[in-house]
Amino acid sequence: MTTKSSPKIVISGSGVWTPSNVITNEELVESYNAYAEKFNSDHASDIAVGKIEKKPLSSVRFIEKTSGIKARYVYAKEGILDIDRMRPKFPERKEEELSIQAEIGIFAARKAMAAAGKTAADIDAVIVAGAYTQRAYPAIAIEIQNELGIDGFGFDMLVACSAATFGLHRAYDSLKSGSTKCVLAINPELNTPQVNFCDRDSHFIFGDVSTAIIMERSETCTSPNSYEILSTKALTRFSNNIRSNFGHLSYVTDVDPFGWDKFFHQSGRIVFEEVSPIAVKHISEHLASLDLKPRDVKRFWLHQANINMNNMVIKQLLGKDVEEETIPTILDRYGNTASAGSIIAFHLYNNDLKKGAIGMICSFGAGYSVGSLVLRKR
Ligand code: CO8
Repeated sequence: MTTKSSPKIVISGSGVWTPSNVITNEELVESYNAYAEKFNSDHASDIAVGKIEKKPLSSVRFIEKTSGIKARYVYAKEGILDIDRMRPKFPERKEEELSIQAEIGIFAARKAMAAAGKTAADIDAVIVAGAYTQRAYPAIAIEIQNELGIDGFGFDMLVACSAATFGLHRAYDSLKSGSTKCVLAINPELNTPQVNFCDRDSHFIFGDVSTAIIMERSETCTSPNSYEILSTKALTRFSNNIRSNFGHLSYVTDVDPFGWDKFFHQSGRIVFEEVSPIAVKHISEHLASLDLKPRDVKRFWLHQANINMNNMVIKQLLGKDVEEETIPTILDRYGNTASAGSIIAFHLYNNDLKKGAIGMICSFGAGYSVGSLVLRKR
């Protein structure tokens, strides 16, 4: 009796679409501070009697030192820097037009398809995974599927910081089981609409981007640059320390649908302290399950939320003296791009790895959630 061996699953292409607008820390802090000073002056009497709190000022030095972020790409710049608006301004599109998130998803998808040498006819599933989708239905994935002319199915999924890795897990499982033959996984991360630009503690964190990955069985792969997926691992632990209460119930609970708690908010220091050890443990255990040690990994494409957090995680895994190329950083110029950060790092920094080299993609953050994939260059 012959048994069928388990199919090998590969990542055969990736793509990143980067918005053309950049906001530096200097620009962001200058406009936030102008807004805060105007707010404090407009509300001087209420502040004096303790009715409302004075808005504290932000600082470029603080942002760079505590987060590692120097600038971020944004879909729309002007409204963010307008102290009478303090949020981006996006054009409203008609129902007959392509939605913004589908459009930026397609920009990245086409690049990933070209890298993998795939056309729409080769793909049979589209997964859109991100921190937010701009509407509940029809799914952005189905809109993209229709626009690209892909048969099969598509669906959207939300897992905040770990949406991209969890989306790749779903792609991997469906390819392994044989329910799909080639999956397009997309992360159209439009984060700036959910940032409270009036809040000093979080106004600097996020940027916009779109990323995409093509995953398929090894026998169909023709890409000159591909990675076998050796294993995937996911973990979640409920926490309120990173939260957004934005949602469809606001209409019926008679609360302000744009109140402070409807935006991204977090206890950043607690998140830092709680998530770092969870990530270290997760990565160690995932590698150990494959009889690998952290030192066997040539490159870690880590979640991009905070440079000090990544340095701490890598120090605990590898000790001191880790070469910069082992843990590439994109956070300095992209900011935190929610789930897309580790995928941007992978896309920009994987070509030079030699055949047989081990790499690891790992996201960690809201949920809490941690998602990882161990890869081997083919
Ligand atoms: N300028 C000057 N001072 C500031 C500023 C500022 N901009 N912001 C805060 N401060 C002050 C604080 O108020 C505080 O003052 P005080 O001591 O008087 O109270 C002081 O600086 C120190 O503040 P913190 O302790 O908060 O500073 P930290 O060193 O902890 O740094 C960080 C803050 C950078 C936020 C840090 O805690 C961090 O990055 N933690 C990790 C958080 C993390 O990884 N979160 C996950 C992010 S979620 C995600 O990735 C996806 C979510 C879904 C997408 C959402 C899209 C919108």
